[in-house]
Amino acid sequence: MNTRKFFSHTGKTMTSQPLKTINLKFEELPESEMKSRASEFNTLMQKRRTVRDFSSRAVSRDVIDDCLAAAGSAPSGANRQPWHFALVSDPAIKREIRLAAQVEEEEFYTSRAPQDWLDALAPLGTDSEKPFLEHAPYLIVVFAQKFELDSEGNKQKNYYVTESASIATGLLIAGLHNAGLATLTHTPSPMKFLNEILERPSTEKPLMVIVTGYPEKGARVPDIDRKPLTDIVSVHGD
Ligand code: IYR
Repeated sequence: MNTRKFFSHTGKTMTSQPLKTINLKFEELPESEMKSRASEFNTLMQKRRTVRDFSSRAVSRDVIDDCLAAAGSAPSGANRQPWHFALVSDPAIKREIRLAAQVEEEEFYTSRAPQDWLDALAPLGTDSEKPFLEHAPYLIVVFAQKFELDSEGNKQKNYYVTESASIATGLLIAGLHNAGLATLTHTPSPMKFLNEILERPSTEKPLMVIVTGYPEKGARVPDIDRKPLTDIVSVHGD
């Protein structure tokens, strides 16, 4: 490929490659439709609740695959797409994950967590028992790839890895909810055991576990509110 070297203002050598472009496919919507879509999406997302009681009822794998593909459409630092989703449905592996997570959680709830953290968690009613890791049909373990190997096997650093993998995870949660599934973001800490159980390389850092499936019949959720728009937005203009 035809490359050209030049010097940036910092004196560093930059390599420029011919920029390959394609036409943007952009579908402009009438304003009335923009408004109704935005409002309907908000209404849909306001119905999302973090669920901790999962049914073991099977979920179509096609639904999960489409949601994973949508998650993989996320923007990422230098388009490195530094994420890996380990999709777990094997009961033996789910059990292994549950048991390992509970060891860490037991430690967290009985000694590691400071009192203010335990107080903050009280309204959620969480504890070290994690039956959902076994009951839910699917666990999606999100790994953030700090490095990847290029075509010659050289270790290549990725950029904005946590931000990128977190955006992808947000899309995944929105997609699963949109498809009619319940989700739970679970963050056992430390999470290194997930690399071992799922045989992922040490260049990948487990970010969180997305538990998904149908809620258990009669599932209840904490009576908690979301901040109003005025509390989460400041307007600079208009
Ligand atoms: N990882 C623990 C504790 C926990 C921490 C936060 I911050 C939460 O929002 C919920 C739980 C657990 O999963 O129980």
